[in-house]
Parts: sequence; structure tokens; C-alpha cells
Amino acid sequence: MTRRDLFRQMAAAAALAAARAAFPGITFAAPAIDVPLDSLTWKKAPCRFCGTGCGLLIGVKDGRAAAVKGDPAASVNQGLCCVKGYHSIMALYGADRLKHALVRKNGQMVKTPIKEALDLVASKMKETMTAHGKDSVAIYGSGQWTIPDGYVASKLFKGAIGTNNVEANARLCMASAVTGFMTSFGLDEPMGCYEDIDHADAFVLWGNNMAEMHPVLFSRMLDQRLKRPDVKIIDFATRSTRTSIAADKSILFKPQTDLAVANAIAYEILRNGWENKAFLDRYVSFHKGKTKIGFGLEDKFQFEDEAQTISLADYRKSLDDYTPEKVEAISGVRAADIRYMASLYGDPKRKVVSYWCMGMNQHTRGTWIQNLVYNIHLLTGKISQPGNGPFSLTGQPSACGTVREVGTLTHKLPRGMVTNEADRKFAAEIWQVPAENIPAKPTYHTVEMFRALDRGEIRFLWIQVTNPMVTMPKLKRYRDATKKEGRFIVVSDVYPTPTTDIADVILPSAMWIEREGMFGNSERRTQHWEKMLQPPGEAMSDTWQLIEVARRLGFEKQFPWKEDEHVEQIWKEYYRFHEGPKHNMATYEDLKANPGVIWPYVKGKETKWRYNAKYDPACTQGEFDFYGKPDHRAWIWVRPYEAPPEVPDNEYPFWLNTGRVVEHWHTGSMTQRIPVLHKAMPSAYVELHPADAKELGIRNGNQVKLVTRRGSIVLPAAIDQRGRPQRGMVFVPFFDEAKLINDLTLDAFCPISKQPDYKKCAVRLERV
Ligand SMILES: Nc1nc2c(c(=O)[nH]1)N[C@H]1C(S)=C(S)[C@@H](COP(=O)(O)OP(=O)(O)OC[C@H]3O[C@@H](n4cnc5c(=O)[nH]c(N)nc54)[C@H](O)[C@@H]3O)O[C@H]1N2
Ligand SMILES: Nc1nc2c(c(=O)[nH]1)N[C@H]1C(S)=C(S)[C@@H](COP(=O)(O)OP(=O)(O)OC[C@H]3O[C@@H](n4cnc5c(=O)[nH]c(N)nc54)[C@H](O)[C@@H]3O)O[C@H]1N2
Ligand code: SF4
Ligand SMILES: [Mo]
Repeated sequence: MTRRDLFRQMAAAAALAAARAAFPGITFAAPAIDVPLDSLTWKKAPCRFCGTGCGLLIGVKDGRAAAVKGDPAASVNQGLCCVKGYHSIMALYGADRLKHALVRKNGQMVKTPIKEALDLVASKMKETMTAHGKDSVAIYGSGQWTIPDGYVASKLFKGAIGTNNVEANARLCMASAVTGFMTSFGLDEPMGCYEDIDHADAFVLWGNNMAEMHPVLFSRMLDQRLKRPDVKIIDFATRSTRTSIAADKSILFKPQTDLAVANAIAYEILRNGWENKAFLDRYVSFHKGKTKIGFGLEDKFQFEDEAQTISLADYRKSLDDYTPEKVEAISGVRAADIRYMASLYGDPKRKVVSYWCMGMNQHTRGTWIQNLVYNIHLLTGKISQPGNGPFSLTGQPSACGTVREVGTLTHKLPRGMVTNEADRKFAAEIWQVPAENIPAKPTYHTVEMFRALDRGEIRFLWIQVTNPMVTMPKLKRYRDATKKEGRFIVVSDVYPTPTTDIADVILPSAMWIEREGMFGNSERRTQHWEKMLQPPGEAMSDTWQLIEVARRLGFEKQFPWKEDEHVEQIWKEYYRFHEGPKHNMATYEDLKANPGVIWPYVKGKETKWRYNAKYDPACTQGEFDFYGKPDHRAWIWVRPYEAPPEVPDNEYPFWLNTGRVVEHWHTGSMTQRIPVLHKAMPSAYVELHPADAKELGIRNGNQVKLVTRRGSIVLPAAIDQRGRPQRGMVFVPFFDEAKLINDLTLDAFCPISKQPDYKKCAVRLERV
């Protein structure tokens, strides 16, 4: 039976009675509830799914999670959830949950005691390092790693073993957000918080489908518009979605031309004299970087930007190429609409929040477009105040908490960078390893890590909480790489996936509330949950798997923690990295006592707006203090519009855009196993504009072959179903592991962030 048949069977069983038999003890959202609510014990946990970080209460009875509700005490969601949150506990109980370790023997996966599998992992690592050196072993983790998972992975690989071969899928997701923050402010993560929603008068969405991907935050915005009818929501996007329909104004632009539009808005602000002169004078400096910076399509691509300081006059002059009329010709956005957007930002009486997610991050000029949106907020001084600010939304539940704050990326340490000697020394002291252990040079970012696996520089790869054999761009190359002779792949997961399909060892993981953990959401909020359930079979948390292997490698001293206390002990050690007013975290005790705590958490108080002396105790000069930069100023950047590497032509005349749907989490490994979600959205499709469909003779449901320079796939056409692409563009979601759209995508990336662009490449359509 294929996995797809299994999902179908499980969904068929969702006819309620049958489903209850399949998931005894689960309360379905249906009239018949067989667990009396007052018999449940309720415990808090952040939602397993998106970076919104809703607080949930989980009802547990007899060792099973039986019910979920939104936590009314959680400020994020105030008792509300979306479909994924409400069904989250069902993801624990799919029929084919991995319960035992599996080891490949003569081509077959053989059930193996987990202790033996861990022995094999450790001995393979040793053997590989002996033969090929430390940089031949690597770990590829995730923004769904808990904070302890990522911390232990970083300490083991960077500190104990001594390789910077640590990366995470957040490179595919948040890397441009990080480099955007670093280049504009010198410190990562948003200055504001979700409370901005309660104060803002206008919301500009710069290419994200919030109604489906951050639904609870979107409802908070809609709620504000109901309460204050003057509130405006602008959806600036390349595709019409549910977000566009709910917005007050939908403005569509051609892919990549957001760069030009952002510059045109800045042009208009300056032309009208809407800039905040006092703010610019005191708190902003102006800079210019390199141009024509490439796309990373070739192996071992290197790029280093160089900042040149310029004046406001130079900056103003650079915008001459971006008059609304010129930009209308590039972007397809009417000059009047550009002026309208500029007027929202320019109106001193209106508070504006900008939101974005993958439209701006998965972009070959991802760092630049972040800089350009920051420019607009800096020009008008609309930043770091309640209701005013740019806000980069995160995707995964702990892309911030784990990948960005613990620093599970090749160049990062929990505090600072591997390239900085003081940072290495600081980490080595806490980790109790010699400072020389931590190499001073970063190795591979994610795309390059898989390329190195292909080239044979990496021989051993441990993959945890991510499904790269569905989610890597230009997938075929990297799938073939994993199957090459002499490569050893370990995969920790909770279900069989295309990634476990290529593994040599599969380790069954304890999932979410089956272990203790912490996540950090989009608004710098750290959230703790306790272990509520016993994991099935021999499943073990990702943290504990790493500790077991670390000890087998001889690092007992660095990993001395006790099984029932290790999360607390790890937190207490990790806490030391961020001490100080700029990043202080909550104590373990405070985390346990609250639904979540925003950092910097100083003297028992959350810092909701950073860089504003009214709220942020780390400010030492002026009303605003952008202390992340040596000049204590935020940086405005000159960044031009540059076209992407692959654009439609005669042979491949359409743009291919990819993304998500509300029902599914990424590769569907969890949500496809939740019958109601699978039934609501069973398989992938290609969305076309009705006029293009008509021209090609394609009707709803017809099979269409999509061909790019890298591969092809056949999908049913969806015309005016969930969303509508512009003419000349198509959209395909990536949740369906049976229809791998990433066989078609391109692995071009932003040269500064190294984040790939899944939103644009050129495709041909053929009716089958
Ligand atoms: N239901 C659900 N929710 C999720 C997830 C999920 O899998 N399912 N995943 C979570 C994760 S990890 C992430 S990263 C987020 C993603 O959240 P989103 O970014 O909201 O979702 P996507 O579908 O990836 O991207 C959609 C947007 O990309 C924009 N876009 C395309 N091309 C361009 C361009 O050239 N420039 C700009 N500016 N925009 C462009 C489109 O206009 C569209 O609005 O969702 C999170 N939430
Ligand atoms: N075409 C296209 N591709 C994309 C994107 C896109 O927009 N378009 N977006 C990119 C982005 S933004 C992201 S974030 C990535 C997401 O890509 P992935 O991280 O690869 O996708 P997930 O489905 O979230 O994978 C998580 C895996 O962890 C498993 N899992 C769940 N809980 C646990 C646990 O507790 N422990 C362990 N060990 N495993 C667990 C799940 O079963 C699943 O296999 O995809 C990227 N790829
Ligand atoms: S919005 Fe995100 S965090 Fe909240 S319930 Fe839905 S998936 Fe979970
Ligand atoms: Mo993501």
C-alpha cells in the first residue's frame, strides 16, 4: 500500500464512527463526544505548527491527548486557533507512526533496537571522520527543532566535534529575514510585537498569504477592522488569494518587481516631503552595496557585500530611476496605486505595520527587498512604536527560537559568529571545550551542503525534523546525491516520508508533547511545554538522540544531563549565552509559569518595542537607539531592481510560483494523516488564470503537464478554486509528496542570505 492509499483509507475512516475506532480516545469536533470534558487534565503548549505560536491547552486522559482548545490566557491567540491547531493532536496518532529504529541491511530496512541503531550512528560518524576529516559529517535540522534540540546539535557539532557543518531548513525560510535585519539594524528579529495589530491603522502585506498561513494573526487584524472601520488592509502580491479577497485593496505586481515598487514608494515620500527629517537626522545613516551580485547557481559560489557610506542626497538621487510612471512599466502596478501606498506610509496621522513572509524571503534579492521595506519605515520614522513598524513574520514554530537564537547555521554561534574570536571563546567556555575546537570559518549553507554531499565532501548527514527530499529546490540533483555510493544518511522523523525512503538509519522521534521543550515564535516569545504523553514504542526525543550519540562519541563531560531533568539543565546553560539587556531570556521557572515570555526579558519585564528608549532598557542614547549598529543608527540602503535569473521566454512562457494551503503543514507528513484535513485538500493541483486556461483549452480538472528546464510533472488544473494567479503565471502547492513540484524549481538564491527562491522560475504547460 502506498502512503497515499493510506491517507485515503484514513480519510475514509473519518466517517465518524470508524474514525473513533481508529483513534480511540480522540475527541472529534462532532456531536458525539465520548470523553467527559471534566475528566481531562488540561496542560499548556504552544501549537506544533506555524510561527504565530498560538497557545493551546491540551486535554489529556489516560495517557492520550483527547482534546484541544485555544488558551484564553495566551496573548497571541486569546483562545482562538486555526484548523491546524484544533486538529494538532491527531497528528500524533497516524496509523503508521514510526515506533522503532530501522537500519538498512542489504537494501532492506530492518527493525533494530534503538540502542543498536544509535551505536551504528556513532560508529559511522567516527569512521567517516577518520577517513575523510571532521567536515565530512554534517547535521541538517529545522525551525521545528525545539530549542534544546538545536542547542545540543550545535554544541555537539560545533563545540565537541569541531565542524561548522550545522544547517537548518530555516535557511530555506528565514535567512533573508536575518540578513535583512543584520544589514539594516545589526541585530536579528523584529523590533515590535503582535500587539502592534491593536494600534495600527493600516497593514501592508508585502507578498504573504496571511489568511491561510498566519490565520490567527489575520483574524486579529480583521477584528481590529471591525472595531475601527478606518483600518485598511492592503494586499500587495503576485497572486490573488483569500488574503486579497479579505483586504481593502489588492494590488498585483509582476514577480521580483517589489524591489522597484518599494523604491518608488520611497521616491514619492521624499518628493512630497513626507519624510521625518528629525528622525533621519538623528537615527539613520545611508549606505550603498554592490550591484549585479549573481544568483548562486554554480557550485561553491561566493559573495561578500561591501557597504559604502553615502549621504541622504546620494540616496535621493539613486531613486530617480524609480518614479511611479517608470515603475508602472516594470511592475504592472498603476502609478496611482504606488502613490496610494506611499500616501499611507507618508501620512503622519496613520500608524502602519508592514508584514511579509516568503514572498520577500524566497527571493534572489531577498536581503535587498527587506532593506527597501525598512527604508520606507525609516524614512517616515514609523518604527519601534506601538502600531508602527516593519514586521517579518516567521513560518515555523521555532525558526526564531531555535535556528536564529541558538544559531544552528554554519556561520552562527548561540551568541555571535564563528568568525569572531571572542564569540568562539565565549561559547567554548560555556561548552567546556577548547576554544580551538570551534573552527573560525563557516562551511556550507543548506544548498551548498547538499551540493557538497553530491560532490562527496560530505559523507555522513543526519537529518532531523525536516523532509528535504520533498522541500529542497532542484530536488533531483540532491535526491540523486543521497543515493551515491559512500553516503550515509540518518533520518529522525515521526512518519515515513520521501526522506526516510532514502535513509540508511531511521530513528523514531518523540513528537511535540511527548517530550518537554521550548519554541520561540515570530514576536520573540519563548514558550515552554512539559512532557504530557509517553512516546510510542522506542521513540525518543531528538535532543536525547543527540545526547546518546554524543556520549558514544566520548563527550560524556559536555553532555552530562539526566534524562528527567535535561531540558531544564540545558535551558540553564543556554540562558548564559544571552544574558544582558539586549537579549536576556526568561528563566526556566518563568517560562513554566507563563504561556510565553518575550525577550529581551529584563528584570521581570518583557521588551515589546526594541530600540525605543520608552520601552527598551538597552537604549543608552536618545529617544531611539539602534544599538545593533556601531554608529547607533539604522541603515538605509540603496538597492536597485534587478531581474531574476530565469524569466519566461518562448520555450517556457509561464512563471511558476509555489507555496502553501491552509489545511496542510509543508510536506503534509502530519496533516495528510489527519483525516478531515486530507479530505479537505487531498492532492496537489496547478492553478491557472481562467483566460490562460481558455487559450490553452484547459478546463478545471484537466490533466496538465508542467515542464521546466529541470523536470516535469502532471497535475490537475484548478481554475478559480483556492486562488487566482495573474495571467502568464501558475501556482502549485508543495504539500503533496506524490507530486514533487521541487523537481521543477530552481536552486538560485540570494547571494547575501543564501536563501533559495521558490517563487519564480520559467515553466511550459501542455494539456495531457
Ligand atoms: N497552513 C500553513 N501555514 C503555514 C505553513 C504551512 O505549510 N501551512 N508554513 C509556515 C511557514 S514555514 C512559512 S515560511 C509561512 C509562509 O507563508 P507565506 O509566505 O504567506 O506563504 P507562501 O504560500 O509560501 O507564499 C505566498 C506569497 O508569496 C508571494 N510572492 C510570490 N512571488 C513574490 C515576489 O516576487 N515578491 C513578493 N514580495 N512576494 C511574492 C505571493 O504574493 C503570496 O502572497 O507559512 C507558515 N504557515
Ligand atoms: N516549492 C517550495 N518548496 C519549499 C517552500 C516553498 O515555498 N515552495 N518553502 C520552504 C520553506 S519556507 C520551508 S520552512 C521548508 C519546510 O520543509 P521541511 O521542513 O522539509 O518540511 P516539513 O514537512 O515541515 O518537515 C518536517 C518533518 O519533520 C517530521 N516531524 C514532525 N515532528 C517531528 C519531531 O518531533 N521530530 C522529528 N525528528 N521529526 C518530526 C515531519 O513528519 C516531517 O517529515 O520547505 C521549503 N521548501
Ligand atoms: S495560526 Fe499557526 S500557531 Fe495558531 S493554531 Fe494555526 S497553525 Fe497553530
Ligand atoms: Mo518556512
